[in-house]
Amino acid sequence: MSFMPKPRSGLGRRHFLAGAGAVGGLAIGVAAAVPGASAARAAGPRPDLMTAALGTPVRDLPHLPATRPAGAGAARVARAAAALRTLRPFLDPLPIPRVLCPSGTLTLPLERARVRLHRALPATRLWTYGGSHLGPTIEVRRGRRLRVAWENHLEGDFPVTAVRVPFAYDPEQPLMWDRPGREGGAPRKEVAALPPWAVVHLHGAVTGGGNDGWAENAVSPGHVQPAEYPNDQPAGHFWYHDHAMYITHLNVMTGLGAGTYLIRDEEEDALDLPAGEHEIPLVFYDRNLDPDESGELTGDLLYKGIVVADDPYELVRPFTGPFTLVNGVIWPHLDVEARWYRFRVLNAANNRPYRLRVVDEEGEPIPAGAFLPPSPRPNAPTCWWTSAHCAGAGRAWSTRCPNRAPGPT
Ligand SMILES: [Cu+2]
Repeated sequence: MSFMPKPRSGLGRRHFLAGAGAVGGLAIGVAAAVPGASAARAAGPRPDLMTAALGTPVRDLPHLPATRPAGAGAARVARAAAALRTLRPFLDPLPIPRVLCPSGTLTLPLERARVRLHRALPATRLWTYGGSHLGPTIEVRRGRRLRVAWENHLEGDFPVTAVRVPFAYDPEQPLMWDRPGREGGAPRKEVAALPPWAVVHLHGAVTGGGNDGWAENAVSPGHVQPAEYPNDQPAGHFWYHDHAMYITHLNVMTGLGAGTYLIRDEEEDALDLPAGEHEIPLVFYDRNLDPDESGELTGDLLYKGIVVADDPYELVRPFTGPFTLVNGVIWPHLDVEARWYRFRVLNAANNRPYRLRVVDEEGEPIPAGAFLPPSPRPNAPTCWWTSAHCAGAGRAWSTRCPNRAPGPT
């Protein structure tokens, strides 16, 4: 069975489906959840849902308690599964973060914001870099030093509810981590009481130790983290994210998960790749959402930790969630021209790997070789993919013409 929803009638050749599937057998184009009508029609045992996000069939995991929830628990699980299907994919446009090209210095505030993750959701409380779910893109030239003042203006309650619940298995429903809801777990008081402290790390950058955003360098509200980046390394795709000791996995959920940082140089310039509005970051991560008592999604973020063992010590499965976001929006779409684009892809999920594939408007894979290089320039890239695996913190770039006609148009 495929969970790939057929494109709506409004989606045609000029719409490129910017989505992804989790590794592990689910069709591409949408997250490892069950959005869309095709999933809603499914009934009976769901062997296609039996694959864990890490790619391990559940039946191969040890000591699985195959317990069906009873009574109120069963109703709660059914409501969660129904809530999962209420968000239609590909309705919202892909947000493109603003681009900052600072000369020497830059100030970026860490601040609260309320942002819609999907048009059918209420606004979500977030902590952000500069007010948007995905931080602004920072562009610099190789060898030009940049000093960034990361100012902590955060305040208020931790914007993510965290619960920890034991694993239970219902073959009729999506796996626990692939459905919204707390599963009856009480909010973790120690997470709710976290003060808004953070520290920013620039992933992949060659920096001095004092500027690297080490995990112990906590920056509390009202304070500034000064960082100096030499940018003395080849052109590349980097990203900044929270790095706070012990709580990075929680802080990134608040909205401090990612922003793009690009170093450019003359070697890259010579490639003459698509640029400006035709060079687009695609930053993936998965999240979970909290429903209310009636099963309606509230827009609030949920960190559901699944306890898979408690003896001799508690073992909590790394987070994965049912909703895949691209650039901070759940299952967006991107309207494109029939021309070449450069996509800068980053998997910024805590744990979930993705398998990315290019599909046509019928959801069918586009065969290898369908894309021709944008020009016969000697330096033109010789590698562009129609499918790729992207694990945690993995980055990739691709030039792509979303038109099956041979040759550039
Ligand atoms: Cu990193």
